[in-house]
Amino acid sequence: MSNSIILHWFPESPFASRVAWALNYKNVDYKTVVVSQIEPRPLRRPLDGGYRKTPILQIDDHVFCDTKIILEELEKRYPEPSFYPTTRSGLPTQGLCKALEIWAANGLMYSVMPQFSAADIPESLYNDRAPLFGLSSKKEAIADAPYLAIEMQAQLGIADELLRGNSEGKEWFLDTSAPSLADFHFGMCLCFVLKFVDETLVKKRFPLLLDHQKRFLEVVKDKLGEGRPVLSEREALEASKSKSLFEPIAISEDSPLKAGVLVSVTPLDTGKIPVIGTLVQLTAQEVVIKRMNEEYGTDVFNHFPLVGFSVLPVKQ
Ligand SMILES: N[C@@H](CCC(=O)N[C@@H](CS)C(=O)NCC(=O)O)C(=O)O
Repeated sequence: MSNSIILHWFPESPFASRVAWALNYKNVDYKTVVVSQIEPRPLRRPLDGGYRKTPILQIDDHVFCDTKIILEELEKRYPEPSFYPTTRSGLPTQGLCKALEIWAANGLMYSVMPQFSAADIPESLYNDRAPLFGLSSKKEAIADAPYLAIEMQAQLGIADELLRGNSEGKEWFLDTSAPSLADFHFGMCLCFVLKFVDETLVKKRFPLLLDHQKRFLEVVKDKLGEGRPVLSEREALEASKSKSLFEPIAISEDSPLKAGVLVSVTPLDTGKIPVIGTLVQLTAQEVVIKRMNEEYGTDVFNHFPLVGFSVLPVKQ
């Protein structure tokens, strides 16, 4: 069992940066594979089964799709330092972090998208992503951006209020003595904002968020994969032939889905492409399917979170 940990990403991806920070924070040794920023990605397909988003994390023959499940797996395998320190007053933070992720990664992140300086985005990237988000033509997007900034500022205002907490502001979002996952979520959002929005706006309107970002990036050693071995996509396919020890948890008797049935797992937000495989495990928060690819001789387990995905039987 080699347990090589491989982050498939492109460094411009804020979601993938969050995973790189998480790996750094937990002092995990990992390798990277740089994938194309746009489709097609034929050599990733045997690993992701059609799931088109970035990042994915590969651990031998297990491929974790979506950051939520990646972060949960890292917490399981590397419990220290925890992503869920208690608050200074002793309250647990796990539920709060998970609930905040749903807002940060959707409401807040999506409010930043129209701020892309669309004029600077290559045509091929714009055309790849625009239909996924129901975005208008590039010309309209450029014209609407200044008006849509109002919504983004309202969303950032909520993050600011959360961090403020008291008159001096808190060091970490949930008033913990070390960062919790909530800080990673807002770190990802702010990184995105700073990339696409003039920093002066953030400095003027949300100085606490900016200070938090600086503090956070120091703690997570923001080197974004620098110095990590880089594998080719073919090498990653080879690495998937190492088998991890895996004993699936039995599926509850009252589940409508039984082990061994063919299911489709599909994101509920964007990139709604079903990944089809044999159901292996279904817990309260996670689904695991197994898929074979004869052409490349791979046989992998794909893990998805249940939040944000549908799992349906495939009619045969
Ligand atoms: N829910 C996913 C979202 C990841 C995501 O949207 N990644 C972007 C790159 S930053 C992507 O792959 N976009 C292309 C697409 O939406 O298909 C996660 O948490 O990992």
